[in-house]
Amino acid sequence: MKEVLISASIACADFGHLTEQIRELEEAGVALLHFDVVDGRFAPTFIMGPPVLASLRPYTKIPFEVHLACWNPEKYVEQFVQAGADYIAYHVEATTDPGHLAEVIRSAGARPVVALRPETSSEAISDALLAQVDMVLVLAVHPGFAGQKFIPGTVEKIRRLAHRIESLGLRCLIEVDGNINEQTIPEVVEAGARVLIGGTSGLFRKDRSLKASVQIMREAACRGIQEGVRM
Ligand code: S6P
Ligand code: MG
Repeated sequence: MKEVLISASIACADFGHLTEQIRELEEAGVALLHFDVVDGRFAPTFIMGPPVLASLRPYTKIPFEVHLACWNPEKYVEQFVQAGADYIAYHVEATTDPGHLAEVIRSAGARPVVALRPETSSEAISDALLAQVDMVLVLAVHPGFAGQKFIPGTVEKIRRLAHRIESLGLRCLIEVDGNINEQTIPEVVEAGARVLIGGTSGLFRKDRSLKASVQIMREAACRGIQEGVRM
């Protein structure tokens, strides 16, 4: 797929003005809103939960993606679907039966996404699981915190996954999160990422509007696509 989608990491938004920020993101053409949910154990912090999604749901039609940075993510599927989640991302490291969880999420009415911590190899996701999910979420930083440095092995991980997905004839997309900005976007897109999750370094910046950031992220993605075509 040539098109690249921009997703907004709501954990990096201004919580005092969430509805205004979401309106601006909508006007800027953002395709997904990404909500980080942390249980204080999978990563040592807390960010937000179902009431936040439920109160924002009436304000926008942009699909919601929940990133469960939680152990035993199966416990939380139902409540996030009720709160308005369209996609539910769970970590392959955090559950004993990731294939079953993909089925549970689909039967609950959402789309499953499997996530990988930076230290986990792409081989932790089986071919069978790749066939079950809509997307793979590759973390380029450790879960839970904004403002970290991009972990370089991420690019090769994306490339390996993209080759596997293509050789299996599957359609699932690769999304990438963590220090995603105009410097890192060309190489992750060239490697095969098609959903870019913007946080503090690429999207929610003090020096430019959300609309300007989205435009800059898109231009960087075009450079990555052109690189990919040349190779
Ligand atoms: C990390 C989290 C992300 C961050 C975002 C931060 O656990 O899943 O969604 O909020 O990546 O962006 P940045 O540009 O500050 O790294
Ligand atoms: Mg996240």
